[in-house]
Amino acid sequence: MDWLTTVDHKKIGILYLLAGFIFFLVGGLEAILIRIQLMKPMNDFVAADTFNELITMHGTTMIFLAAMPMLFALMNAVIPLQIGARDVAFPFLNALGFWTFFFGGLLLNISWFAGQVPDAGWTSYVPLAGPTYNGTHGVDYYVIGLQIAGIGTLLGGINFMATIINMRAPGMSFMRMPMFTWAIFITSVLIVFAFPVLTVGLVALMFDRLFQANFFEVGGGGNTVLWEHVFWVFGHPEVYILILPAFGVISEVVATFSRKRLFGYSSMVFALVLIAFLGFMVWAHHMFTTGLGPVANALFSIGTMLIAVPTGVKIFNWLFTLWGGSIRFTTANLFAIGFIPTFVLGGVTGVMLASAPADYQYHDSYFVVAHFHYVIVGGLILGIFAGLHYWWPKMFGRMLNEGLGKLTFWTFFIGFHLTFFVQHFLGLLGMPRRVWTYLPNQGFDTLNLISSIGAFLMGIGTIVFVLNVIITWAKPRNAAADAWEDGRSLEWTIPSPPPEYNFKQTPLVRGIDAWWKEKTEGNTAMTPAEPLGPIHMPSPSILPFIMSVGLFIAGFGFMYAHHWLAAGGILVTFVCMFFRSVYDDHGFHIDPEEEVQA
Ligand code: HEM
Ligand SMILES: [Cu+2]
Repeated sequence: MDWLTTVDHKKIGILYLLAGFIFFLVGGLEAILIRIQLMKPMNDFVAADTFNELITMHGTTMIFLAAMPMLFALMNAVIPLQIGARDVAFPFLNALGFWTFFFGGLLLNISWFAGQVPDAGWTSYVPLAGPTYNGTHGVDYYVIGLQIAGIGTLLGGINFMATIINMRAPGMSFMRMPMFTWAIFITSVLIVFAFPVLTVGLVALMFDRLFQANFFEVGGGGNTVLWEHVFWVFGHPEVYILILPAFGVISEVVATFSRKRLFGYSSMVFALVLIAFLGFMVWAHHMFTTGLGPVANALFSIGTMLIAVPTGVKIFNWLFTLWGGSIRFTTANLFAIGFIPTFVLGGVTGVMLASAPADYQYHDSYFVVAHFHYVIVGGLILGIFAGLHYWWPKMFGRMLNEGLGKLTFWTFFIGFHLTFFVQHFLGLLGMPRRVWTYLPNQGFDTLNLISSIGAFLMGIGTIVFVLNVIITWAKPRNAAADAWEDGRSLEWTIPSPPPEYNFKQTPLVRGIDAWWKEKTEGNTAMTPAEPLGPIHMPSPSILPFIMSVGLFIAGFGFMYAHHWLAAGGILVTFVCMFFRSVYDDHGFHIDPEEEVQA
């Protein structure tokens, strides 16, 4: 019950982690089924229709229901602590964001049980996803599930933007913020600009599908390329929404375990901002082959290649941070160091794809699949694993087992490269993506087998991680406040796990790497910025949960044209909003005596 009503950012972080990880396992299972089907030529393990459903749900689940929430887990667990805050700016909204994501994801996955599964790819290109060619309710689950889940993401973005702008401890100017906080700040800005675009596209597609509108229906005067523009104006920034937080994690982990200050701090900040800005300008590199014409193709091509420059700055700064440091190869650091060359490879194939004439060859081949998995799995997922191993003691008060951690790293890392490296060559040999089988003796057989074996290894790595978590659970909560001893930022100054109010007294920040600075000056605690006093806390509330259930019910109502059900669901949500507005909730206080005991 506690967990259904909590508005505490640390608990919401754990909820995000749990839900996101479960969806990660679901998406992983779908990936394994895909790879079993493609293991040998002319396989009939799954039917062609099922295969389309599997790749659609795998991509959609991994991006929206696994990667995004696991990032939100890290943001929630860490950001308020890193900036010396007691919570996020809007704790109630934070809970609402989690529950809308959760019920949106649930709605999407119920499609498996309804027997009508989205099958038009995670990009749901029209006309394939439109009513003419997709008459069942499959794509309705995609359109409505993602709208509900998208509300959660947008709320999170607004919340973290406001939190980072407003809630920093005294002395923490923007140029003293830890890199992870910087990355999340920029990510939040991207979310606030990109997600509404997706919602607009989804609403338009929903109108086409449910109410016979003609936004994308060519027969009624609609335009299919319009969908591609709307989708990628969201979709390309989304890639940066995913990768920038990983950049932030890597910066923290590499600096901590090199026992050195991050090299080129201000250039890292400018690189982040520049990447984010350029990220919005280049969406049409996904559309070179739609016939935009040579001028558009050339400009989008150059724009895309420019992103390599700030990205290169970041890569070199990580390397210079490691250079000459006294490096500790903890599991977290292995993931971070493994990230660097892997992500570089994804970047290099990105530049190759950005060359418009070359893209006519690579387009819709396995080369693309290899490229984006290098970026999202080799970048983002390695980053998330690094972050989880790094902050686990802070989140749960227990250190993960290092031996099992290293086993996770090596199986996952080797499995990853086995799976996806060979796919570059499958693509160059001409194997198209999104085909459910292929003929023998075209040079595809061995490479596909290797790829499938690699996928199993990644699965084993993930299982070892789960085992590690279970074993760690049984151990006492004895992690030290500064669990790695070389912590640099504020989260390492308070107990692991932190008390409900985080900081008894708000700390005073006197420079970059505030905690490291105090330690080098021989201090054993932060200088407080305020006297010890009562702490004001927000009350827990069940409303966010019920509001999301309302939207969930309304989703079904719309989909199956039960208009009373739709109205009822919306009504539940509105009644909750009404109560939230009229009932004046003052929260509660924690007195100094209780704090001293805690
Ligand atoms: C065990 C690991 C994984 C394997 C074996 C795997 C395999 C595949 C395969 C075979 C496809 C179909 C490609 C196509 O023809 O379009 C695919 C698509 C995709 N995967 Fe993965 N994948 C894995 C992990 C991930 C992860 C962790 C993510 C994201 C966080 C991800 C995101 C995607 C996306 C976005 C698509 C595109 C789907 C589409 O084109 O509709 N994958 N994956
Ligand atoms: Cu892109």
